[in-house]
Amino acid sequence: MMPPISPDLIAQQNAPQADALHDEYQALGRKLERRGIAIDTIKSRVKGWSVAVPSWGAGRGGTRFAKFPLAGEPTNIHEKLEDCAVIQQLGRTTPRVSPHFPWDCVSDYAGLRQEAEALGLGFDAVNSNTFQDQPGQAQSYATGSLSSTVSATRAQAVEHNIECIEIGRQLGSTALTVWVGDGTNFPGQQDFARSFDRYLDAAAQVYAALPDGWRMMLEHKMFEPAFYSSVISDWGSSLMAAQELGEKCKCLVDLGHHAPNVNIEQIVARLHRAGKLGGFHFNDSKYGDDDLDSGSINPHQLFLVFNELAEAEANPRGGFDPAYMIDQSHNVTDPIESMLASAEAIAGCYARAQLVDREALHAAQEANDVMLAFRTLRAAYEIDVGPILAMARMEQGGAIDWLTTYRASQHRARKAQERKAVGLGAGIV
Ligand code: AFD
Ligand code: MN
Ligand code: MN
Repeated sequence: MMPPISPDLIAQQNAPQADALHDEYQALGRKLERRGIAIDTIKSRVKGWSVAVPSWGAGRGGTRFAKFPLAGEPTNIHEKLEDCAVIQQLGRTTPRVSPHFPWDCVSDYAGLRQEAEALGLGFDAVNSNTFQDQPGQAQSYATGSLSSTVSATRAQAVEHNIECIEIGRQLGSTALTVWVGDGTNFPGQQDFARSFDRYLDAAAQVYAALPDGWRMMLEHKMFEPAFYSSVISDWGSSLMAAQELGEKCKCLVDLGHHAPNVNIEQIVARLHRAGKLGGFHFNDSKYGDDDLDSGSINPHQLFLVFNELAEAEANPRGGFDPAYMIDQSHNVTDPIESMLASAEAIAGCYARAQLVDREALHAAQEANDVMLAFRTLRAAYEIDVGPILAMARMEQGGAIDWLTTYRASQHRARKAQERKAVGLGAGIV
């Protein structure tokens, strides 16, 4: 299968920029060397690091008010994979796609896996969907799914999750991410304890169906669609559930799913301490679960999260293997551009966290030298790692300047001719 973007075009676009990049890379290399860091080591680590993109992020998202479709946006998993391949081709940080069911249902999963492989992609965690009803579904999730008071509804939600595992097996995935919209809109609507009991009882049935080597990740979210309470509202509820369900169950941290100003990096450290840090959904937010592009609002917070991850990796306790995924809704941009920008922002924070002088940081912490500890951490954040990321991309066949190259490829304009138009339809993805 031909890659969606011509490698010749990428090389052609890179050529006039290569000298400047080498120059900037060498200058940064000298700066890092003075701090005792070998730039090539950081570059190799960046090359070995990756984050999955969400299939649902390939289409234009929307708000609960409207969705503004983009000419040429994908409308099925095949087209989504094609766009994800563009992201990977140009950025070289996103080799896996996290699918969502039943949105991405097809009749032949072995075929879908081959299709992805031919595009240079694999599959990451599978996501189940019991937060909306599907045509012809026997039970409604309007008042809950895994925590529903109706046993037939709980059974249907369990069955769907087990089906997702089965699909994931065929796709080569090894994780199931469960986010439920279950919760309440009114005080008194449900009993908090009994809802949680019902959730745990149903989730245990899903857990029991996990194959060897798989993990189940619970994604907490404070509010929305339920606006008074949600069943897995915060990392505390998530941790309690994961501990009760068992070893293979971990917590997934979606950066947007917390109250404003919550110290997410500390949550990351706590979950790791408990051996329950399963993975991430990266995005950014200003007010709530805004699903904005990673690093677009608060890049410093993203860096602090990666600093905790670097600490965790250096001190794995029982293990360290978080699943990294993007989860964003691109309402006003071309999703390919947003995911390229996001992947770069996330990889940049990963790289900066590698630059922290940990020995100096730990020594300052032990000595209670507050300013030195702070400055040691901040020094890494202030380094522009752009040349490392660009060099890693170029050496792997990606684009130095992914935005200009993507636009020069005319990918979206070509797809606007080939793909069927999207309806104005539902808002939120
Ligand atoms: C939700 C959650 C969850 C879910 C996604 C679907 O973040 O990850 O799968 O959005 O669009 O808000
Ligand atoms: Mn999420
Ligand atoms: Mn969300």
